[in-house]
Amino acid sequence: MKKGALIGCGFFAQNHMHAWADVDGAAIIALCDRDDKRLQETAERFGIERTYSDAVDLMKSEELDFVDIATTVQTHRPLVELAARSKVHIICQKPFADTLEDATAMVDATAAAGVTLMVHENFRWQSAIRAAKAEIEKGSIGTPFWGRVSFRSAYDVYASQPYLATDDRFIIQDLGIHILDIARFLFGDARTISASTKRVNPAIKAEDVATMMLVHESGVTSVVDCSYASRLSRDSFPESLLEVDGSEGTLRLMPDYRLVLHNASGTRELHVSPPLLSWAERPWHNIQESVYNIQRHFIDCLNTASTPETSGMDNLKTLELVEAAYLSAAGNSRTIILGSA
Ligand code: NAD
Ligand code: 89V
Repeated sequence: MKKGALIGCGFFAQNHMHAWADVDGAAIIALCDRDDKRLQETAERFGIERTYSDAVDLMKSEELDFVDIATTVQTHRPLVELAARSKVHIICQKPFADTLEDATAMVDATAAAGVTLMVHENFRWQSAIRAAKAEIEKGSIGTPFWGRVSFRSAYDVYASQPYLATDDRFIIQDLGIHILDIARFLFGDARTISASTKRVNPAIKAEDVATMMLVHESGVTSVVDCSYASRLSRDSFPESLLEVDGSEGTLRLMPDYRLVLHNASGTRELHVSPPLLSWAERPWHNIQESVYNIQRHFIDCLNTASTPETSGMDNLKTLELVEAAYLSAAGNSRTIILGSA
C-alpha cells in the first residue's frame, strides 16, 4: 500500500480525495492546508485523522511514499522541492509552474532526489479522448494531416475558482494548457505555434478567448481553440471536442461524447460517454473520471518503477507551448519556433 498525503484541500482536491478512495493500492493518511476550515471539513468528509497546517511539519512527522500537491501554482515550487528533499514521490496539479525556470528547477530537484514527479494533467486521461486516440492509432482514418481540439463554453468557472477572474493570465494558462496537452497527445510535439487572444468578459482581468495554430513534428497542422465567452444554444462544458482529418477518413468527437468515424468502409458512430463514478456529478463527471484514471496511473508507475505519461519532464513541453502562445499573442500572433521561445 502506497501511503500519501494531500497538500491543499480546496475546491478541486475534493475530487482527488474521492478518487484516492477508489484507487487500489493507495491510501491518503494525512492532510495539509493552511486554511483550517478547509482542512477540518476535508478531514471530516473523508475520515482522515492526521492534519497539518504546515507542509514542513507534515513532512517531518509522517512516513510517506508520496504527496499529492493540489494547491494553486504559486506554491508548487516550494512544495515540490520540500517533498524532493524528503525523498517522497510527487503528483502535482497543473499549471505545474508560472515560469519554465521554476518548472525546470522542480524537474531537476526531483531527478537529483531520485523521486517520481508526475503533473496532474488529467484531460488526456478522459475516456473519450483515449477512445479517439485508440481509433487514430489503429489506422481508422489513415495518417492524420489536420486536427482541431476545441473547448468553447460560457460556463461560470469563476464561481468555484474565483482566482481565474483576477489572475494576470487566464484561459491559456488554466484551460488551454489542457487542450494543448491533448493536441500533443494526439499529434505529437509541435515545431511552431502562433496565437491570438481576447478578453470578452469585462468583469475579469485576463484573456477568456484564445485561438492557437500549431505545426507538429508529425506533419499535422492543428488548431487549438478555447473560449469561456461562447454563449451556445447547448453548452457542452466541460467537453473537449475533436476534429481530425486523415489520409483515409475523418474523426469527429462531438457533444454528448459521440465519436463519429468515416472512411471508405462507411460511417461508424460510437458512444464514448465516461462512466458516472459513484461520487461524480454531471457535468463534471468526465473530468472526475480522468482524475481517477490519472491517479491510478501514478500508483501503477510507482509500483512498476516506470515514468508517468505526464511526468514533470514531459510537462515542460506543454508549458513551453503555453509560454510561446502568450509570447505570440503579445507579438501580433507572430509564429514562435519551439525551443526558442
Ligand atoms: P483552491 O484555492 O480552492 O484550493 C487550494 C488550497 O490550497 C486552499 O485551500 C489553500 O489554503 C491551500 N494552500 C495553498 N498553499 C498552501 C500551502 N503552502 N500549504 C498548504 N495549503 C496550501 O484551488 P483549486 O481551485 O482547488 O485549484 C487547485 C489547483 O488545481 C490549481 O492549480 C488549479 O489550476 C487546479 N485545478 C485543476 C483541475 C483539473 O482538471 N486538473 C480543475 C480545477 C483546478
Ligand atoms: O482545469 C481547471 O483548472 C479548471 C477547469 C477544468 C474548469 O478548466 O479550470
